[in-house]
Parts: sequence; C-alpha cells; structure tokens
Amino acid sequence: MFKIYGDIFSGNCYKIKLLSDLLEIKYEWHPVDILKGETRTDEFLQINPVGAIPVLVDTTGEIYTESNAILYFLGRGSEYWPETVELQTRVLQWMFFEQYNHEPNIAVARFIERYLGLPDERKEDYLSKQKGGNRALKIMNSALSGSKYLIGEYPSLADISLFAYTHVADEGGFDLSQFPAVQKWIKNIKRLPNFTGMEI
Ligand SMILES: N[C@@H](CCC(=O)N[C@@H](CS)C(=O)NCC(=O)O)C(=O)O
Repeated sequence: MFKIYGDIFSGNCYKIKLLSDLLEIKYEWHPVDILKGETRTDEFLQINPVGAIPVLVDTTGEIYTESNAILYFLGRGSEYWPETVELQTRVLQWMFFEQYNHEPNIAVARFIERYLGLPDERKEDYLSKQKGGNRALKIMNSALSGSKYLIGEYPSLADISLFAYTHVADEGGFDLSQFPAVQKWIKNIKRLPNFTGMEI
C-alpha cells in the first residue's frame, strides 16, 4: 500500500488524497503537523530534503514529492490523464499555472488566515495576495465559462490540482460568488463518483 505523508487541510496534500479516492487507490495516511515543525525534523528531511508535504512513498519504497508530480504518478493511465499529447500539454499548462499563479496567492492567504489566525504582522502579506489570487480565479472563471472542466467536457488532473485550494479559497478572503463558472465547476467536481472532502 502507498504511504502519503500530509496535512489533510493543506490543498497540496488533499489533492493527492482526492485523486487516490476517486481512483480507489489504497493508501496509509501519515499526518504531519507543519505548525509543530514536523516537516523540518532530521527524520523528515531524510524523506524529503525540501522539508515539505505531501510526500508519497510507493510500495517499493520509492519516494515522490511535489503534489502535481504525485498526481501524475497516480493518475497517468486513468481517465484523468488524456490520451493525446495536445490535451496532456493543456493539463500540464493548468498544473503549472496552479503552482505559479494560483497556489502562491490563494494557498498563502489561506494559510495566513486559517492556520495563523491573520496576525497583524502578516496582514500586509495577506492583502498583497488578494490581487493575484483574484486574477487567477478570473482566468479560471473565463476558461470554465466555455467548458464544463478546464480542458473540455471531462475532468482531468488539472481539475483535481486546481480544485484543492479553489474550493476553500473563501478561507483566504476570496469571494467565490464573483466567479459563477468556478462555483458551478466546484459543484461538478463534488458530484464525481467517489469524491471525498478534506477529511481523513
Ligand atoms: N510545490 C510543493 C509545495 C509544498 C508545500 O509548500 N507544502 C507545505 C504545506 S502546503 C509545507 O509542507 N510547508 C511546511 C514547511 O515549509 O515547512 C507541492 O506542490 O507539493
């Protein structure tokens, strides 16, 4: 059985759990508390020198890090990874967008609010993330106004990757009611067979 090291309320970790559940892949969940510094212990750094979760350990003991790379590892060959190189490239395009334009704004604002309780010394940082986060949501909303999922009429790894932090973006101060196509897409993903939320 695979081992997943993660924090279920972290979108980067939850996306691995969600895809595993959708595909009925069995795993053992190993909780890691980032606020207690558990990603920076010598023991953890042996597993991932970057000092971050999620981490996936496969049945042979091989270690994989970076959430979107792990999605690829688990999802290639499934209905969430399209067959043509053109569509595969579109999926990757959205997954890189997630890590560069979306997550650094939305996940960080949410971390400051939900995990740290929006302390005064982080308020400026928090507010600076709103513009970029709203811009990322606007781009998604525009794409989703023309199709049911990000790359067309079927869900892909791009949707799983971006769903993780988007569906809880309100916890970082983002108003999803401004993005109706994104809200509809969230509902569609929640209706996928075997969908599970941020609970373990
Ligand atoms: N690009 C990485 C980001 C991983 C990441 O930043 N993980 C956070 C939790 S969401 C973490 O482990 N932070 C703890 C730390 O930096 O010590 C991925 O997609 O997996």
